[in-house]
Amino acid sequence: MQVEQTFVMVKPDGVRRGLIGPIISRFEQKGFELAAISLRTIDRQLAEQHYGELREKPFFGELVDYLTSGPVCAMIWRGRHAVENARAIIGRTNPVEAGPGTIRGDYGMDISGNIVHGSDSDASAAREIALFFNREAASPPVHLFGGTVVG
Ligand code: DAT
Ligand code: MG
Repeated sequence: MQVEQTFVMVKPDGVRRGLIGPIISRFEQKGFELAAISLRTIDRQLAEQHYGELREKPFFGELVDYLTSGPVCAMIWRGRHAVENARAIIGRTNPVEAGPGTIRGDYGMDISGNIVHGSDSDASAAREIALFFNREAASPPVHLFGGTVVG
């Protein structure tokens, strides 16, 4: 069976507020396995590609400003129904509507700073993993921990 995986990114406000740890804990506690992790500041081109489908939205410029305002923590998480389970623990797009117990519900106040991204489909996950990680990391089973590649 193909390994199910999704792309998750702690956005710059989440990193600034020290929420990488709590967010990783939630994914681990849910039952996910961390497959790859990368902390980096992304350029506008990558941010624009990542959110390419929103290019025509009035908030697109602000969204790109926000995503490039500091380091992000990009991750690949593996597990059953990875996309759906990640979206469930992340919560609804607008933190105002996200339920308590979800990441956005517990840590966010406004849609302009909703802490974390999770892929919305298997196709999006594959596209986003390819954008943020190299070819080796994108094709399971490869584990990147402490610079050691096992796979
Ligand atoms: P999600 O991140 O839940 O997949 P999305 O893909 O529709 O939501 O939008 C991507 C990001 O764009 C979202 O996390 C926050 C921002 N965004 C969406 N709708 C917005 C709006 N109406 N005003 C401002 N930012 C918005
Ligand atoms: Mg989305």
